[in-house]
Amino acid sequence: EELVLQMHDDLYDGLKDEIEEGVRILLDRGWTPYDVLTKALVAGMTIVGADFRDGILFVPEVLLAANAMKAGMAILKPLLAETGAPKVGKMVIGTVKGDIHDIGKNLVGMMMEGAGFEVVDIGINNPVENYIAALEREQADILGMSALLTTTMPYMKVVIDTMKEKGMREDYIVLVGGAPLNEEFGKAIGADAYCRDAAVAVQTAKDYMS
Ligand code: B1M
Repeated sequence: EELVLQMHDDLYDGLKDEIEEGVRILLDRGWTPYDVLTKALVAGMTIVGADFRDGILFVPEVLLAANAMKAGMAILKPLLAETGAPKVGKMVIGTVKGDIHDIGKNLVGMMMEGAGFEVVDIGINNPVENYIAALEREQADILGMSALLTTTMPYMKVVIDTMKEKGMREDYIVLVGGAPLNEEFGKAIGADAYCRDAAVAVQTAKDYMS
């Protein structure tokens, strides 16, 4: 679809208003919120990511793209959460210390809410104390951690090891995700599961809660 390609360009150029308009048009055309999210926004961000990696785009441009993406996600959020599913569990989610990437985390939170989970988002750059305090305060079932940098992903192990030291590791399901992670890493640090994307996170959480 032509508009979707246009939206990839608009995201690349950080054009927030155009992205909001594109999202609305696709919804009007009968697209599901999930398809708009994945095919227009996430796919567009993949292109941005590749050119960022290759030194064609720089931080300021990527920030604009991220802001445009968030504006689009804000329109989709209530629609994704509209399922009215009964509450199936509670998740605390946050990006680890040293890491400020939050789009993937926000997406996982949105999809989890849409599937009937209660989600407590503790934001970015979280030291281990934040995770522990939130888990205890919220009486959560699930801990979700996100990391987008190879330099910050090892911090997930710090959190899990601290949970073990405090004798609370077995009280929670620990799910981890983020672009640089993989299955093997998830196992190595003692998480219950690595989640490749938001849909997998929802399915995995449901499986553990049932
Ligand atoms: Co950053 N950045 N960035 N960045 N950035 C990456 C991650 C990078 C891969 C780009 C690249 O070089 N190709 C690279 C990391 C390289 C590495 O570590 N090997 C990188 C770098 C280097 C940096 C800086 C160091 C750049 C600099 O300053 N020189 C800097 C670091 C800042 C910091 O954190 N301390 C930096 C900064 C930024 C911006 C601020 C400009 C911006 C972030 C804005 C924001 O988040 N508010 C940004 C962005 C946007 C990206 C890319 C382009 C896109 C990330 C994204 O939002 N993707 C990214 C390139 C890439 O990933 N290919 C990149 C879309 C999102 C939907 O996908 O986050 O993967 P993702 O989430 C997915 C899954 O991973 C999974 O589900 C999500 C939905 O399907 N998932 C989970 C994620 N978290 C989960 C948690 C779960 C479950 C599943 O818990 C249960």
